[in-house]
Amino acid sequence: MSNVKLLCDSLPNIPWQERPANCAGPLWRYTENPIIGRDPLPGVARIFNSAVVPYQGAFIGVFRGEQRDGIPYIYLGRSADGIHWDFDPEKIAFVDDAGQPFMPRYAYDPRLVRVGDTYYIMWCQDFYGASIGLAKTSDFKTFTRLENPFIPFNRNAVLFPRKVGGMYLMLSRPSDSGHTPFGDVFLSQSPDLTFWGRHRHVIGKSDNWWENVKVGGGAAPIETSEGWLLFYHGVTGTCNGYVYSIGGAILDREQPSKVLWRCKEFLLTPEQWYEERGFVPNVCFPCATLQDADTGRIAIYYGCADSYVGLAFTTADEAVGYIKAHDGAGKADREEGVR
Ligand code: BMA
Repeated sequence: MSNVKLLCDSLPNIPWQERPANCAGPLWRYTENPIIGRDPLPGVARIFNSAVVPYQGAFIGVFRGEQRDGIPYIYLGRSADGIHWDFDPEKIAFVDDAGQPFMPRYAYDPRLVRVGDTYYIMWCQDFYGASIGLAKTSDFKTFTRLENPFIPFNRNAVLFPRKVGGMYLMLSRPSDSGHTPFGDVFLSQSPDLTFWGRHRHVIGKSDNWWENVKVGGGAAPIETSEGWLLFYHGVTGTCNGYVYSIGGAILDREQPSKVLWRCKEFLLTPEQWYEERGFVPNVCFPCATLQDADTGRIAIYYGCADSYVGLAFTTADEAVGYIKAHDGAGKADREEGVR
């Protein structure tokens, strides 16, 4: 039984392993990682930075598939257990609201969030440079593109799983169109998923060296009795390039631009071969979670070294307890943010 309540559905078939005895941190890896290896389907060299949801008693997901020409698109995958995945051979064919085909020039780092009966996909696409794409589906057959929520440049958009104060909420990370050497997470509101405003600062890079270059939203925030639990990525620079770790923060339930607690330590950092070695070494990039209200279990899906998908586990008690115990939220985090 957990003390921290997950305010979500039951998910008795959540993928799960117990915490190993030798695990020091608040997250522990699936022993059979990576769950998706190289050359996962014809024409696709790597799948990583991908998102999943429970669907019809099983699991479905949107996957960043890097084609053999190097261009990323979004592929649909299905799984009975959340671990072994079958992918559609063709990339997702979006349509616009008039039913006409819409295929982005490229599409990467998708997130997948259910709000009510509708599933929304957010990703990065070209709109005069790197920007956010948005689409919806209710049956995973028709994917209807919506208006781009933000002007360029922007990445790492993540919708909240419910409206707050009657508004849809989306985190995003304004950027440049390259390998952005800066970046804070902002929150925007919309009554209709078309017009976005009331932009507020949520978290920025910090004095903690593991996240002193940039931060970006990761998995969709998880609603708990303590606030919205956010797994995000924090980035530092080294003489050999960036290192991406998983960080954690808890946001106010009714005013989520306010940070209640923010962990000054990373929750997970590249340590295993599939995180340290790959197309881009030293990347742990969280994009989705599954959670079970009954047990407090949480499964985190994260991209590994821009080459694989990994799975890690924690519980609501572990994650929230650790973030609170290692709180380093600054004054700017705790405030609603200047306008
Ligand atoms: C970011 C994005 C991610 C990628 C990361 C590390 O800018 O491109 O897709 O995982 O860099 O390469």
